[in-house]
Amino acid sequence: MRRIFSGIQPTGNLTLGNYLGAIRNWVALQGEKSYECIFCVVDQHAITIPQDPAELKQATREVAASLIAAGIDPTDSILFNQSQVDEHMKLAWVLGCVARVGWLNRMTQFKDKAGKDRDNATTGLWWYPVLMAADILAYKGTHVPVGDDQKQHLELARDIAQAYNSMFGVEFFPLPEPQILGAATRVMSLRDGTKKMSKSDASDMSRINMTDDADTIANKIKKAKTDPEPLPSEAAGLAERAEARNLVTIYAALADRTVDEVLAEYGGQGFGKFKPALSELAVEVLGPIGAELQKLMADPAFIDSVLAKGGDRARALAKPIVEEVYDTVGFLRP
Ligand code: AQP
Repeated sequence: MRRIFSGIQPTGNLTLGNYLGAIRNWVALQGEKSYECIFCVVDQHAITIPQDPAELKQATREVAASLIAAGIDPTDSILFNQSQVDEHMKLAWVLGCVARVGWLNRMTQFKDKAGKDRDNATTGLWWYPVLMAADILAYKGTHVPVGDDQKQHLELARDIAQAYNSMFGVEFFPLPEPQILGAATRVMSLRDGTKKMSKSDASDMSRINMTDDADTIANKIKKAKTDPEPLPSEAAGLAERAEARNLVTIYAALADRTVDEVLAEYGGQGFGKFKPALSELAVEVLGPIGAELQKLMADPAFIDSVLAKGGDRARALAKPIVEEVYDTVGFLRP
């Protein structure tokens, strides 16, 4: 059985980037039935950047509720929050003793998130990719559906799995395959087409949140940065137009069409026509998810029980795998 693992951080409102780059693909893969799916709200990753404890708990529930509202069925897929299953951290220590300092120093996400004041970043932020490798390998995950920004971390997880296997002369861990799916693998900021849309961006106008109402979505798209030219009639015409390309890509992904199909309809038209059409489409897709999310958030005890049950199912899978690792590396077990 192919086993999918993927995670999402409870670091704020989920964005359209998270939805198109990850969540929508998770729902589709769950529907294929040829995978066993494990989806995790990665709260231990979230604290690599300081978080308010009460807000972190609330965000963890909200992310879980968003996943359910978007179509993840917790009686089918396993859905839980990372800190409930100690096996992730137990395995991370062993993998951290396999990974090399130079490998982690090459990670561009660390460089971006740590910024210029690198000495002041937490060591957890630097070590994040080792924990991510453990998240996947604790289940011998074979496939990892992620947005394009996580590609480098996935390559590192493969290197770590391979290094463990060769260090101990075993074929124990599979090398997890990244699945970078759909038309919008990297949704960009609405304010700067060269920057990824991110839930922790200081400007709320840079992103569409999955919880935004119709007026907010329309206002953000109306104010999205663009250029004065009309849309081209072929994708090649977007090459030097980052903001225009981003909006057309979002439209294509939401409508399940190709960029060329979208341009065949809107080529030659200005943003005055295109932006309202994009707003309408975004509201049509996100509106029902937002409404369902509000209903789910009215019953936090239900969300907590879903995560607890998911945690039990996840632990049952991870425990024997991590036990075998501990035996292999030579830890004396009672
Ligand atoms: N802009 C994006 N376009 C496409 N995919 C995206 N993902 C995130 N942003 C985009 C994908 O969503 C999944 C979960 O991401 P995450 O929450 O673990 O962390 P991230 O990648 O660091 O996303 P954010 O929104 O930028 O979070 P913060 O601001 O907290 O760092 C991943 O599969 C990711 O690829």
